[in-house]
Amino acid sequence: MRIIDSHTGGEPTRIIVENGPDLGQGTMAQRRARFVEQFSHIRTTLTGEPRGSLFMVGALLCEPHDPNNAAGVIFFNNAGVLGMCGHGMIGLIVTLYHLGKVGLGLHRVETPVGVVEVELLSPNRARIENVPSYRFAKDVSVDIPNFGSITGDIAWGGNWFYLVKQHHQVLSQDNTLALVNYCASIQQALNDAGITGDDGSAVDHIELFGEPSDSQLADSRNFVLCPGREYDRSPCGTGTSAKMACLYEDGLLKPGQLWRQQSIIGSIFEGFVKCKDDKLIPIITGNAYVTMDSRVLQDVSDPFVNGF
Ligand code: PYC
Repeated sequence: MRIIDSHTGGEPTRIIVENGPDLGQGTMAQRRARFVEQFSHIRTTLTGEPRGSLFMVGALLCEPHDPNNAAGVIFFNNAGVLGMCGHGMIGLIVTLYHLGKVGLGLHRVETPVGVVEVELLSPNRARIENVPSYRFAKDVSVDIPNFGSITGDIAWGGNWFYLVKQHHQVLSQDNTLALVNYCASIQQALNDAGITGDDGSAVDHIELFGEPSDSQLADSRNFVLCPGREYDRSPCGTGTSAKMACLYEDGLLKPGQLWRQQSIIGSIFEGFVKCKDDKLIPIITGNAYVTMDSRVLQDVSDPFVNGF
């Protein structure tokens, strides 16, 4: 397999661009199901040690179901597959440009949760029009062992998020271990309490908010824990979408109004929302850079050939 690595606001994306598993025909949702059933070892090979680590987000580049679209993609990480991935989509389009497969301008990319419109603004900057996003539930309280009761909103931005404003945690890069443990306790408590999204799926992304490092640069800073104890180094495209959906529903963000979301390492996504056919569409802009172009070698005598 040939893989290309990039990072978007510090968060890596490792894309299989050649010789990946053949998932046959069908929608990205159907092909993702086949990937889960038959090719988990590919996922662990790329995102597990020794080639990857907790922080690695993988992606499989696919031929689109609809030939009018530029590509299809399935995102995954150390814990399983993802629905959409905002930082990954920006990394994907920058990678396709690097490969000479797309030019600057508008493209449509299929994901398991819908088609995403991506505009490549320059070789390293892209704007994505995400899937419709919405808040499912406001002020949902849950008891966290050792921390007490906390309250957050449940929103969809291409993945399910629990968004917490009042958490008494320090959002800084040197506190990430404590933040991971805190958010993992929330993930577990939501799961134990049977709190899910409106489709019954786990609310598996936890997002904390605080003040940005500089209010001239950003409106808010976040910390996002993804499934598998991986925290997003970028401001999280789907998490920023979920956040903007909540702000919109609270009357705090108007269509077209700029929202600048800063990540735990200081990188920034710019976003706004628009209304289309009674749906709220988040638009996110960020930068990505290609960092590596390599081939995966697998020695059958290696006891950890498929990662761990
Ligand atoms: O940017 O949407 C995102 C994302 C999801 C998981 C990691 N990054």
